[in-house]
Amino acid sequence: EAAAKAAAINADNGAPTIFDKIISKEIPSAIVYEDDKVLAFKDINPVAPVHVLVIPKFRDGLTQLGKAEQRHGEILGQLLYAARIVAEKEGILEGFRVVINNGPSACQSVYHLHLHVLGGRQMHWPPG
Ligand code: DGP
Repeated sequence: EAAAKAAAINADNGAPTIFDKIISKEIPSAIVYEDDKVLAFKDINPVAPVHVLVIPKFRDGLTQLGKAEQRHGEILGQLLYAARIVAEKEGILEGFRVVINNGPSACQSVYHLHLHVLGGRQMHWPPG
């Protein structure tokens, strides 16, 4: 319930998020991979031995996957490929999971699209 409440407070209003400050390096993060379009950094609240967030450096309206339009196809592909680079760098290429939480009922808390790359332990299915 607390997560849903937080998500509701941070409703998708297009405002800047904490990830903008991570991109500008105003807030430090443990960067795993970076190029001109994409940034990958360790999640501050890991739920697995490897937990990395992959985000676009230019949000371009992509507060969440549900807002994606055809013009976002290229960056969406780049994010997914960056997730694979992260998995290799972190040594979990053999088994890893990529998650996108979209909206309050999926517990999205930051409205800047991000992929969670998870691994380093046995993952379970179905997810919670
Ligand atoms: P989600 O619930 O899918 O919106 O995931 C947001 C994630 O962002 C959550 O797992 C915690 C992470 N996070 C929030 N603030 C920060 C921060 O300042 N630094 C880092 N490294 N991660 C953060």
